Amino acid sequence: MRIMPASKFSLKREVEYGSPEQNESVRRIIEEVRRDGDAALRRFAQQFDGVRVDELRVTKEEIEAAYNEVDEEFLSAIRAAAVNIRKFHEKQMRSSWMDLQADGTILGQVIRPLRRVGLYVPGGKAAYPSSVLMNAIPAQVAGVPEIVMVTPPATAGAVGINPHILVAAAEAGVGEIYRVGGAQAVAALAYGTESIRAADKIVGPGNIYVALAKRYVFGAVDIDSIAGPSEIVVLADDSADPAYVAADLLSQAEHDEMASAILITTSEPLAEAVRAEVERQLNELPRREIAARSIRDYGAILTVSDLEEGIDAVNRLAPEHLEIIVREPFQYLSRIENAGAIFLGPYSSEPVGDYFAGPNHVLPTNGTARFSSPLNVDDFIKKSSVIYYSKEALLRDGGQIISLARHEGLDAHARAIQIRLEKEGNTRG
Ligand code: HSO
Ligand code: ZN
Repeated sequence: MRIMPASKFSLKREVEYGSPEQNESVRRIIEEVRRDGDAALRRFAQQFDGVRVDELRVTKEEIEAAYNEVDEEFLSAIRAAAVNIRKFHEKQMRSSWMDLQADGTILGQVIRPLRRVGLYVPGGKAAYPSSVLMNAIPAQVAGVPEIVMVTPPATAGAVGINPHILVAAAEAGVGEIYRVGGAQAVAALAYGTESIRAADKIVGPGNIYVALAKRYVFGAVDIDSIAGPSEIVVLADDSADPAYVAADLLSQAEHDEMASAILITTSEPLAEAVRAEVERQLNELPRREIAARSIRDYGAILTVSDLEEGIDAVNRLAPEHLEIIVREPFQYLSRIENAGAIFLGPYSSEPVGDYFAGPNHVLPTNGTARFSSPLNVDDFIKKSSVIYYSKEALLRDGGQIISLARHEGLDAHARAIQIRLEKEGNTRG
């Protein structure tokens, strides 16, 4: 792992817009699904997943059978995690409000959940049961009545859906599951087919085709943000245990070759010790090839002269995950401006948050913590404004409304107000 002064480092990251060919094939897939519905979904299952799909919807029996395939330990852990995630997200709930003013005017805001949300779950190695919980539970807490999941019918030749995914979905309150993946699944959720009704929003990670498809259908439906590669920054002083720091960096690095793991430290000895630990621990990892590439291409140890400089570097990087392993971590919290999730102290290792503590692990990647937030209950609600004007208030404000309307050349607007002012026997203003 390279060691360098923080001032010399910049992380090169770009938003992935796909090649023209990829965009074209996504467009074609989506248009075919719009035209041919289920028939197109079956055709693409054959073509891309190499399987014949008769029944698109996963049956109750299959879900029950999945419970027999997972062990007790997994089931109780996923249930405990779900409880924590639910509790945390319940705190995010907002209430509708109405404000009654002295003149009888009532202004307010009502909160309504989205009606139907589609959750994309990738197949293969990136199929994480924890991500099913993280995406579905906030929707459920928001009150979304219909949460549907789509996931590929097969991956790498193996037919069927990972039973751990099915169990996580059932535990998270997902009521409908379909075996369909890729851009075609996104199209089905956006426009509907004979068997899959259209949703109002599509969330969940996927490969480049899924990401491009989400971008393509955005507007017809809402989407979550497009997830980029994962990032962790550890900000540490000489009190940090190098073995812990190295282990945490590697926990992010093993996600993908493009994940980025960065240590920022005030301590030269820690920098050296972490570098050695990363090398040592890497060799023990089953996913060492992925992690090693991530560390080589996107990893770094950055030295700073004090924690102030370290915090400036953190804010510039705007990491998805930030761990602060220093003597008095809470002292620095208020200075952190850009970070998706902030883990404080030596016992808040990132996997605590990835799996269990309760906050969401779907976080802003790629520097987007500058302007966006972890996935949360607000992502699954919408607001409607409420306006009740009393007669008194209209008589008072009518003239000003008319004036604004006339300045925009919108006479019908002005008249809609005027007609009331006249009828109420008052033409003031
Ligand atoms: N660290 C990932 C989430 C995850 N970790 C899922 C394990 N499973 C988000 O950056
Ligand atoms: Zn993780």
